Amino acid sequence: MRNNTLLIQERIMALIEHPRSPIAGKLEGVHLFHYDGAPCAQRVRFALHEKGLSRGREVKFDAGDPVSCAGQQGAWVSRQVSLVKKDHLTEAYALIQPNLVVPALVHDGRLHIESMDIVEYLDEAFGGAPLVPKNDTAVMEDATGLTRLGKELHRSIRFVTFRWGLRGLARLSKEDEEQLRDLLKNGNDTEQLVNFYEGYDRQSIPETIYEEHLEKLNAAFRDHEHRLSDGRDFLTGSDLTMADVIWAMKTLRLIECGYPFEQCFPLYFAWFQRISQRPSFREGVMGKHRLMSSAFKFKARLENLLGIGLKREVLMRVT
Ligand SMILES: N[C@@H](CCC(=O)N[C@@H](CS)C(=O)NCC(=O)O)C(=O)O
Repeated sequence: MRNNTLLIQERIMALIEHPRSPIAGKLEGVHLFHYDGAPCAQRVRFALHEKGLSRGREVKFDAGDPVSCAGQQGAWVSRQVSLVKKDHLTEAYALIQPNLVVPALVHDGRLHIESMDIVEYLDEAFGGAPLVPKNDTAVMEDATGLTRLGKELHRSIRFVTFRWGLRGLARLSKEDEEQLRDLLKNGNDTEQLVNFYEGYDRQSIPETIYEEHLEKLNAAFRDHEHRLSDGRDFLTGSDLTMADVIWAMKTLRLIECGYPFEQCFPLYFAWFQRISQRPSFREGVMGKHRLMSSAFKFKARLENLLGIGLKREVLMRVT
């Protein structure tokens, strides 16, 4: 019961009642502001496809003309916000997502933020096999706990994948940093972007901080490996839940950075393979991300060969 109340409260916060954006209220059907390579957006795309909605037409993220704003039957309209071109650091996007992160979703004119709250919202709005377990309280609590842990470790993924994956590619220019600070005045910087980028760009984050984040993730994977040792298919039992959704996208990101799951956590790796074979993963998550995903994996393989990649860091700690 307590968990239910908490979930409802959290979700109310994730619905933006009076968006500053002039277009949000005009959007019909489902429109997703997302980026193909962003794990937080991938969770929502996975859920949309699990709910039977496919990827529809591509529209410029801030397009407000009637044709762009129209809905699409049985599909979601894709509004890509490129994190590489820094679309998320524009005034137009700040009007939609005041915290300057993807994803954001509009359903019939109502704006939702926070990826896992959106997943729960879609679960209720579109029915089908539930991602939020409803009938079994123990499974529901377990899935809620694992989801919460996934949210807590969101920053750890950022630290680890920037340090051992993206590296210099992700540094912001001075102008971008100023823009970020300026635009966030209407948001809460819930993701602590300012603090993170300042330290990351100046290379002033101590190595031990990165290592601590990696350790937290390793501990979670040890726990996942242990729970899968009873032969269950998914993290909380025999059914796919929101816990699988949040952890699968973290895992994909880490695999793209060279994390050696197969070697360190074989049961967890097999779980990931099961999820990644689902049509919702292949179409919703990978779809247009496939090429970039392969490029990241290739880069990680090279770095691992040179002994400077994430693989070595993990193997030193896990085995
Ligand atoms: N709690 C938010 C986190 C969103 C988030 O951090 N999104 C990342 C991509 S996974 C982002 O947009 N980052 C922008 C940046 O790092 O500059 C959610 O779950 O929706």
